[in-house]
Amino acid sequence: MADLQALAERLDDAQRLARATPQLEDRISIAEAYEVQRSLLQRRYARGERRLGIKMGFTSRAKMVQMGVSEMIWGRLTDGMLIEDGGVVDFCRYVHPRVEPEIAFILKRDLPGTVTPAGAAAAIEAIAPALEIIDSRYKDFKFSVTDVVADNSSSSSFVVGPWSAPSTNVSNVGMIMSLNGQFKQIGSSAAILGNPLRSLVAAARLAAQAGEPLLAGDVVLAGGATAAEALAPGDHVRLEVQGLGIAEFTVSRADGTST
Ligand code: OOG
Ligand code: MG
Repeated sequence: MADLQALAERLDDAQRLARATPQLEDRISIAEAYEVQRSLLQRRYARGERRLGIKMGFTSRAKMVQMGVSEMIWGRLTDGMLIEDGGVVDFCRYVHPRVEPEIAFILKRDLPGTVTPAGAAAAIEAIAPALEIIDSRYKDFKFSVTDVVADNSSSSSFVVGPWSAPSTNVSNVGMIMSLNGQFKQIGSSAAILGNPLRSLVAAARLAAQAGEPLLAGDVVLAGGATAAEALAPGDHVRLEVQGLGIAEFTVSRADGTST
């Protein structure tokens, strides 16, 4: 039987040292992969990080096709992953970072496991454009579904833009992600399960099933609406979401500066 604690330790070290690790050679079940993820996060909490919410993965066709995984997954977000809007991220912190356009929700109420889209909508405090920086700890950014789940679903960092009223309709709004002033990914929020609200419904269910239901104040990332783009030192990334505004950040240059 696989030593799940040891796998968590290995993935935690790979993240902290920004060094790729081979794909898991042990065959583990999806439940065991989530158990590794839970232990991995226990290690981060023990170092002082605080739980902030969850991120959904593979909620769009574009993401499933890019990574060859067709199952919806989720991961945990901590305050240590949050980057200030307009901020600078340090390229050296990552193994091979990528960025993808997302929608973020923040909750004003707890969300129990089974909710309708209307119930989920009623629990939203605000909605924002978001950029997720994913960074697989595995060699060549290649993984099976159990590999990626154990690796906290490639969670690495995220930027949240300005918050808008919960009544803002984000069922089908344009999303444009640019790198260094060039359009790289153009899509619609409808690519996320037909409506990002469905991702919030799924998040509530999956988090509750794991015994960690969504709480008031939690942030939920709905999942990438398009394929992700590789990041390089010095890149400036900007996401504009129709009706929600802009989220952006800069990657440090190789020498650690941002200009
Ligand atoms: C896994 C994480 C997927 C999303 O938004 O679909 C994800 C990966 O692509 O490395 O964050
Ligand atoms: Mg994502």
